[in-house]
Amino acid sequence: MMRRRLAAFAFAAFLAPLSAGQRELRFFNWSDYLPPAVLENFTRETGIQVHYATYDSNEAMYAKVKLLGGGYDLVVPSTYMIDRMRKQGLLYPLDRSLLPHFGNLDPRHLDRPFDPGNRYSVPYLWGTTGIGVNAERFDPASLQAWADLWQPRFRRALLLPNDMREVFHMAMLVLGLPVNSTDPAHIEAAYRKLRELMPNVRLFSSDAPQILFITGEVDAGMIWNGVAYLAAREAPAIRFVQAAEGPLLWMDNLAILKNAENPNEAHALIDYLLRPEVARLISESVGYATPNAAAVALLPPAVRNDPVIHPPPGIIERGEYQVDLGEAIGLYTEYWERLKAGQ
Ligand code: N2P
Repeated sequence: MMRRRLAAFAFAAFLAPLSAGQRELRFFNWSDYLPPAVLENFTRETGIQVHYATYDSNEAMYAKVKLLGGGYDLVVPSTYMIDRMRKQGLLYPLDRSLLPHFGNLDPRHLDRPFDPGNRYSVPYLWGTTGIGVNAERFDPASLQAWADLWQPRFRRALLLPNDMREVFHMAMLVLGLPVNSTDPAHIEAAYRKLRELMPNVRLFSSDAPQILFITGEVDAGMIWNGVAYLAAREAPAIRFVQAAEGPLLWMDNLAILKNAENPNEAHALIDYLLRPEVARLISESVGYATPNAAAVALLPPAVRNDPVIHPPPGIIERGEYQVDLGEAIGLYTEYWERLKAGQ
């Protein structure tokens, strides 16, 4: 009798994972931000299936998360968006005991004001936004400052990211204003300045913009350093210039959504991404810097010393992160819509 009950129990235990269904998670990440092999290896090792989707701006991600409610488990917002989402109660407090590889992170990237104590977020990749230029069309030596983009020789030649915060950040740098200003007079001044730039703007795009540079659709513009890295691999004439007024500095961070259906699986993936060899592979493949000190140590010297990925000393200190702007975001959005509508 005893034996039969045990056998029945063992059978039930064996069936349980099957009847409970496949372990899975839904990961919503920036486009061109992860080599596919990483998720394949994760699934092979853990049996956790990853449903992967991508976005090209914080605002697109945020809108979808708000709209869908429970659609995703794991997202990768930038600094200011982590701040906003945690204040709005949209993020899940992390369980550090499920993240044994957290200690690989460089403390310089931790405990920042957008998420004190990293209660909700784990740095994923960081980088700079600089000037991209096709050296076959324009001499990079003649394009060293953001302010140069206003010159008439760039008429209809420029690419700007489809990213309100990035574009206004750049305009504030040109005007010498605080890059995170919430002063309506500053925001209006930035809008007026950007309106003068519009004749030079060929298009706004943040989805695989390297292709636009490689095909010659655009000759110059604002560019994320990893995009410049990917573009230069195909077309060495594409150069990355750190603008004289200073770089835009950013960091994107893994965060689990408050109403995630698979928080344990999401923690498992975060921890997997924190493994030194995994973080090294990601950084090398996408051309952005990893905040993972153990991974940086594994990078081949050619990548570790590439100034596009790892800015020379002095550059980072001059850059600032975007912070949450609170109510002022409404005014930015209004001017952004007008700008894109040509008003
Ligand atoms: C690359 C995404 C870069 C993110 N497609 C910039 N915050």
